[in-house]
Amino acid sequence: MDKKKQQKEYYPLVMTIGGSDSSGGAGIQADLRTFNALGAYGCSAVSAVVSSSPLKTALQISIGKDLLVSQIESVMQAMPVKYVKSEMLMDAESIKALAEAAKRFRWTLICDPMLTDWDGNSFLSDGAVEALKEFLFPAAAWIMPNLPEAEQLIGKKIVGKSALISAAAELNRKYKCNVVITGGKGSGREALDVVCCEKELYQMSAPRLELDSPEVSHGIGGTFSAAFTAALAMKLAWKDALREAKAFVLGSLREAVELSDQVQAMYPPTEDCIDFVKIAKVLNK
Ligand code: PXL
Repeated sequence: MDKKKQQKEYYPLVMTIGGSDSSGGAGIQADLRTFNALGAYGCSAVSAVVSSSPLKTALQISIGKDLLVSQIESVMQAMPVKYVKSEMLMDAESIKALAEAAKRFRWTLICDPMLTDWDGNSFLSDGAVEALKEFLFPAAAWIMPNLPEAEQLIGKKIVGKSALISAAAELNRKYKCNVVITGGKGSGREALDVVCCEKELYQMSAPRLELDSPEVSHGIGGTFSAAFTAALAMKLAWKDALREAKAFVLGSLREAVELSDQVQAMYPPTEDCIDFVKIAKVLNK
């Protein structure tokens, strides 16, 4: 008999740390739906409660650091999660506590740095952006800002592909973590993302879909980072996990569901779109 202790394989487990979005289109509701669709078991620590419809945000309140940490510790006592996604964090205290947890529990943390709500308004209290930059990004394996977030983080407009590439490299240098700037909110025939992983630059693209209304893409960035986190937990290498996540988003937009006369929402797809997603090294900036 092999005397070596066998490492037991458990079911893929992922945690989302973010806000509850009452509309169901974003936040932990969308993350858990995504984990489930991709075959990972999702648990959560709620950082904020947002009352919103897909059309408008009404009220948002931070859960506060203590209850956030208590949720994380309760989960970690029984199920040592390794792959964690974070999104809406409203105050510096919660952000610092999360950065400490990421280090203490040695997470692979995927940080979606949400800086404004769906209506484009800031919900961050004083010092929160600084705390993201100083504590959370350096504790993360990946940060995944969208274009407006990347612009806010580097403090200038990003126009054109070469500026996007330089911005990804700059964020990687500054925060010592891998970076994806998601271009879903930009324009052009391709939805282009720029990746900086271990100082190497890549571009990832898929055809941009014509959307019936902008609300269909509510939760798009969060769904992407959640799908990526689940794919990593399922042992995909990072490049395959990125393609899987982008294909999941593309499929979710293609198979959006109608929920009322006013609302269509992206929804986990039945068809695999992986062949539409290309990733390649950036050869010359
Ligand atoms: O899509 C970003 C997002 C994330 N988390 C919560 C949200 C939203 C946007 O509405 O409400 C809780």
